[in-house]
Amino acid sequence: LGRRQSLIEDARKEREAAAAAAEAAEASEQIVFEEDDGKALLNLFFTLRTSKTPALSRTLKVFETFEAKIHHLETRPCRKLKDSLGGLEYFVRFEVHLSDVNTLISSIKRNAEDVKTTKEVKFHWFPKRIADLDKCHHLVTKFDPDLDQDHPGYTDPAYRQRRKMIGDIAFRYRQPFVCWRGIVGTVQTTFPSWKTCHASLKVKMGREAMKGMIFRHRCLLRRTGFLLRPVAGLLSARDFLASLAFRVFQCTQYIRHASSPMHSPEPDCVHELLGHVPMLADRTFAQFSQNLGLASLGASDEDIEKLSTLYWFTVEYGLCKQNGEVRAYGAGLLSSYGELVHSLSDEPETREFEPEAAAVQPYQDQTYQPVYFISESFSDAKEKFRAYVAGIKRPFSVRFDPYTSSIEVLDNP
Ligand code: HBI
Ligand code: FE
Repeated sequence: LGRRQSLIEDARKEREAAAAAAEAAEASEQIVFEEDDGKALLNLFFTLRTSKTPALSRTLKVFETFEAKIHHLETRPCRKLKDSLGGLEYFVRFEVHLSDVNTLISSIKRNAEDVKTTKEVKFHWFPKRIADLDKCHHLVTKFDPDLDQDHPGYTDPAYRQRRKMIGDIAFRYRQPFVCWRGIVGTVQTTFPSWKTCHASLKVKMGREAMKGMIFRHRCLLRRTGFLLRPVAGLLSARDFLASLAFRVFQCTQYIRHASSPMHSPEPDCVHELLGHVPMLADRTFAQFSQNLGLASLGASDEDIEKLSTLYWFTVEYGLCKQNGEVRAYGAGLLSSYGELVHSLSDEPETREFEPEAAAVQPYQDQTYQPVYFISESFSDAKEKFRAYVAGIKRPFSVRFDPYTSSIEVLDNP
């Protein structure tokens, strides 16, 4: 009798533990952020009362149909069916493509009863605190003078070495610094008369360039709270956009190779200081940039691609009208004399700026753009882009806490 009682006791404990676990799992929808997106991880509970038909195998067939990956499958005593002796509940933890979740669940409901789910949606990891920006990859994705044979500095060992040194410092520093030796070289090539300049004046010129970066960094901080953070080169769009969410602008500290002073395929400090910094000093543009960054956090690869293409055709290469005349406002144009002239000539095609169309327009990052988008005004471009960004759907929302420079993630109901 004693043995039987202890078995009953064990069974009761097990049932209670299962009930508590299920309750905890059901308490909330949990969002899990991981590297690969577009997949949902679900906990599914169901019961089968019709034991005559092959209900279990039919139910499990649904998972196969949707190519769901089953992580865990368990039969356990059911707390809801405790009156009917031996009532069982099935618990399946599985991973399936987000777009199949609803159809899969309705198929299960046709075969099983008491179907309940709790869902964990997997999303790309993203920084939640400003210090998390250190955990972003910071990989230079393109136009590295050491790796890219078409880079204007590829055949110049001194340039490559300087870039490597600047890149290393950028990895370690959080404050802008600017390498002024390279600047003197580029200025001399662009304006040969500078070669005749006294050496001490050249040093002064370089120092002024460095002070310029620090000065602008401070001005920017005072005006809009944007920080310039040193970076070694062109980052992935996901990393670059994520930093904007914290009002951090990833800012290159080197200058383009002297052989191509009118155009640079990659960002350099001329591009940052003439192109981006003035825009980031504008309060509405700064707010817009941060919103763009916030919208990119945990977004799908497709949305990141569209955001970055829109960024390209506006922030980098945007044209707008002013008093009836076409003007350039994009940072890529303001910092490339060659492309500035090209963009305002009759050569390229120009279209009216529509975010939906611009977001999928193929673009050119090796040479001048064949297509530009013109908005009615600079504020019209900001407003249209803002409306597009606000329409991006995610199953969670983010809020920036300016006191702690951190992101709160809120599940959407
Ligand atoms: N990385 N350092 C840096 N600077 C940029 O302006 C930049 C970038 N990575 C991607 C990028 N811009 C754009 O292509 C947009 O995708 C955001
Ligand atoms: Fe840029």
